[in-house]
Amino acid sequence: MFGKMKVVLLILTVGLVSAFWLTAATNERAGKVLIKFNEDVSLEKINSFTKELGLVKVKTFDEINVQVFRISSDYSVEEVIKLCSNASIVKYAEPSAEVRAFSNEASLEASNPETVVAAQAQLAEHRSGEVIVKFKNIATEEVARTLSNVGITILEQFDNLGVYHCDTGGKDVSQAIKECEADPNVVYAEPNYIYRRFVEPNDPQFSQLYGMTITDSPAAWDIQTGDRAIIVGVIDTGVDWDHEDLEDNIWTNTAEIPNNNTDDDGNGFVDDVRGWDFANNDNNPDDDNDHGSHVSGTIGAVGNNGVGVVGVNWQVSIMPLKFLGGDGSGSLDDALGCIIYGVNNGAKVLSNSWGGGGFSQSLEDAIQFANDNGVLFVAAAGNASQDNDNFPSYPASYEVPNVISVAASTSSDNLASFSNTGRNTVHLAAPGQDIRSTTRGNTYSTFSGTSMSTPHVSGAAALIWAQFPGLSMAQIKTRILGGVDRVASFSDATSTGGRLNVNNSLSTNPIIANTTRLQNRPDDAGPYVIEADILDDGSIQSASLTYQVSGQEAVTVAMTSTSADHYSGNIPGQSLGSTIIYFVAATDNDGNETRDSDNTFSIADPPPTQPPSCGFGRPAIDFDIQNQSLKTTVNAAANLSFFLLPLAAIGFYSKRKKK
Ligand SMILES: [Ca+2]
Ligand SMILES: [Ca+2]
Ligand SMILES: [Ca+2]
Ligand SMILES: [Ca+2]
Repeated sequence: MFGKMKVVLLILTVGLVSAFWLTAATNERAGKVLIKFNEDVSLEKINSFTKELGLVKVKTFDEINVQVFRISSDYSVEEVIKLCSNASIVKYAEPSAEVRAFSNEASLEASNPETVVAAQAQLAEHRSGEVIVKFKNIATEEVARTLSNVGITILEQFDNLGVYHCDTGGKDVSQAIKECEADPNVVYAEPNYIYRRFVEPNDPQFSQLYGMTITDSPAAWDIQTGDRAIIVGVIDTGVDWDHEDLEDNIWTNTAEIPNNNTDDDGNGFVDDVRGWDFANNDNNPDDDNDHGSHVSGTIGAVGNNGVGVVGVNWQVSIMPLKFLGGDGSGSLDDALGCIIYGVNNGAKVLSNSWGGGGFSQSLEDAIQFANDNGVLFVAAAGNASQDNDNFPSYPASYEVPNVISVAASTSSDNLASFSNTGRNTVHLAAPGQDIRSTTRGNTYSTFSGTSMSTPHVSGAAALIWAQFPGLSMAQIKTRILGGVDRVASFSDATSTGGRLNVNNSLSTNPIIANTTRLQNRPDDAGPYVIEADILDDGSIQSASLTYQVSGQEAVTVAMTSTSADHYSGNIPGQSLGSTIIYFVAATDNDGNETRDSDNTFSIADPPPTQPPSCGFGRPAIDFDIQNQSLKTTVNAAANLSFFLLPLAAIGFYSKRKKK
C-alpha cells in the first residue's frame, strides 16, 4: 500500500542525531500537514499510521483536536493528503498555510486537478466582498501599502497570526485573491468561507441511510430537524409505538384520558390515546407486520439519541392508523376510517405506502376530504414496473390536488427496477431500494419498495411544515416538487423529472415547481405556453422565461402571475424543424435568483408512444402482477370486490435483511 515504505523505514532506523539532521534539511522543502483523526481512534493506531507515513508531530491544537505534522519522509504534501483522505481513521487532512505559500502552484495544479476545479470553478460558500490575507512578518505600514495597492481595506486584524480580514471594496473575491497573492509579502489570501454545522446525528446506523444523504437531509438538518407539533398519519399495518427509536415521536391524543372506557374528547373513539386500529377496531394500533414501523422510522425515528437510525424528522408526531392486518392486506372501509380519523384529529400529512385494486369513488372522496382540509396525501406509485399514465395505481393515481405520487430510486440515483412510473401521474422519485429503518421489538431491517420511498417524502413535508408553519398544503407540495434534483433516470419516469432533495425544499431562494415540460409537437403556429408554480419565503419580485431557438440568440420574456403562486409565459410559434431550449427563472425580494432546469423540445412529430394494451383507466381486478398472495375483501357498502395490499411488506421484490 505504501510504496515508499523503504524510505520511511530507513528514516526510522537512523539515529537521533541523524534524525535531527534530516529534520533541519527537509523542514522547508517537505512541509507540514494538519490532520484531524476520528474521535474514537486509539493513540496506538494514530502512532502507527503517522509512523508509516513518516510524519513527525510538531504540535497539537487541543481545542479543535487537530495535530500538525512535519513530513520527514520523501512523500510530497499532496501524497500525504491523498493517503490520509483514503484512511478510515482520518476525519480530514489539509496542507499547512506555509506549504501553500512555498509550493509551486503550477505543479500543484498539474498533479491535483480536482483541487484546481474546487478552488477555481466554484469557491465554496463565502462572504462576498471579503477576503482573509496572511502577510509575512513585515511592518504594518508595508501591509497597509500592499493592501491599498490592491484596493482593499482592513476590517479586522489578528495580530499574533499576521492575518487580516479585509473588504475587497466591491472587487470580485477571486480577483482580489489573485492580486494579493501576486505580492511577495503575502503568504496566502483566501475567501472568507462560511462554515456551517453540517449536522450528522449520532445515531449509530446513520451511515447506512443513503436515503438521507442522497436527499441532502443532513444539510436540511442544519436549518430544521422537525417539530412535534406536526402530525403525520401513517396509514399502514400499525406502528410498534414503544420501539426504542420511535416511542418519543408517537402522537399522543392529549384530550383523551386513557383506560377509562370513555370517549373523553368526543371524537367517536374510546380511549384513543395514540391513534386507532381500524383492522381490529380497537385503541391499540400496534404493528403485527413490521411494514408500518419501517415506514414510520423513515418519517421520524428519533434523531441524535445515540440509538438506531434517524428519520427525516428528528422529532415529529407519528399518528399510527392501522388498517392493514398482519398479512399486509386490508379493506376499503378501514382505509377510509384511517383517512378521516387522521384529518379530524390534526394530521397534516397522511403517508400511504399501500395500493392496489381498482378505482373507488369513496376512496377518492376521502382523499378529497383530506384535500379540502389542507391535508397532504403522499402515496406510493406501486411496485409493478408499470406506467401509471396508462395503468393507474390507486390511491396514488387519484387526481386530487393533495396527492403526491412517489416512485422509487436507488443508491446510485437510478429508477428502482420494480418502481412504477408516470411522466404525467407520478410526481417524483425518492429512495426506495435497500432502505434501513425500524422494525418490531427494537430491531432494524432493510426493505425495498415504493413503500419506502413514500415516507421520505411524507417526512420531508413534515420537516418543511416545521420550518414554514404558515404554508398551505399546496405550497408544501410546491416546495417538495420544486426542490427535486433533476436526474436523467427520472426524466421520463416522473412529472418533475427529479428525485427528492429535502434541503432544496427548505430554501429561502425562489422555489420553481411544475414547469411545463413540452414534448415534441408538429405545431408551428404556437404560442407554446409555459407555466410554473413559483413561491418564496418572502415574495417573488419577478419571473421570466428564457428561450433559445435552434442556437440563435436567447430571448427572455417576463412571466405574468395568473393566480396565487402561478405564472405563465409564451414562446411564439416556430418553424418546423426548430429545436427550442427554455428555462424559467425568478427573483425574490432579497434579490436572490433561482434558475430552473433547462427543457428542450422540437417542432416535429412526437416519437410514437406505446398504446396501452389493456386496463386503460381502470386496472383489471385480477391484479396479481406483484406475485403476492392477495386477500380479496368485500366492500360491503358498494358490494364490490376489492383488495388492498401493502407494497413491500411481502412478496418476491421485498428484500429483507434483519439484523
Ligand atoms: Ca376519543
Ligand atoms: Ca378515555
Ligand atoms: Ca435514533
Ligand atoms: Ca427569499
